[in-house]
Amino acid sequence: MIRWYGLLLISILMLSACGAPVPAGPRVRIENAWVSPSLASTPGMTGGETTSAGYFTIVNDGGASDTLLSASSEAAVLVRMHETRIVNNIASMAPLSQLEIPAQSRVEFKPGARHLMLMGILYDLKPGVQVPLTLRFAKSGTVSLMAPVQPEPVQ
Ligand SMILES: [Cu+2]
Repeated sequence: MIRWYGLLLISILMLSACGAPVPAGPRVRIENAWVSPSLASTPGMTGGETTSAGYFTIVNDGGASDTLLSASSEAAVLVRMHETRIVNNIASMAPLSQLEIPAQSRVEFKPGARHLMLMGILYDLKPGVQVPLTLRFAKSGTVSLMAPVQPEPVQ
């Protein structure tokens, strides 16, 4: 009898540890966020505004998709989602109006691919500086995080 109870208890503990049910809705979190270095743009300067890029992985381990609608940062005047495409050996950036994050998926923003474009940098982004980022999702609402400035990896 005691042994049976023990087994039951272990089963319950294992269920709660490993078999946590997948929520019906989306459940998003951000991993490995970082921002490329940049100097602050000169106020009033036109045409050559300083930019930086934000990279991270969006993890959705929920049971439904979500949609990334927009992003913002206190370190930049404007933040847009971009996708770098290479056509005939020429890289160009296309704006992404929104991005679906499927259920049970990982969506990466990385150099040479999807990225956040930070435009009109408001203070010097040197390695080690923490950059506040806010991502707005259709269902999960606002997700705020701090992303450290890191040098771009040599490609
Ligand atoms: Cu871009």
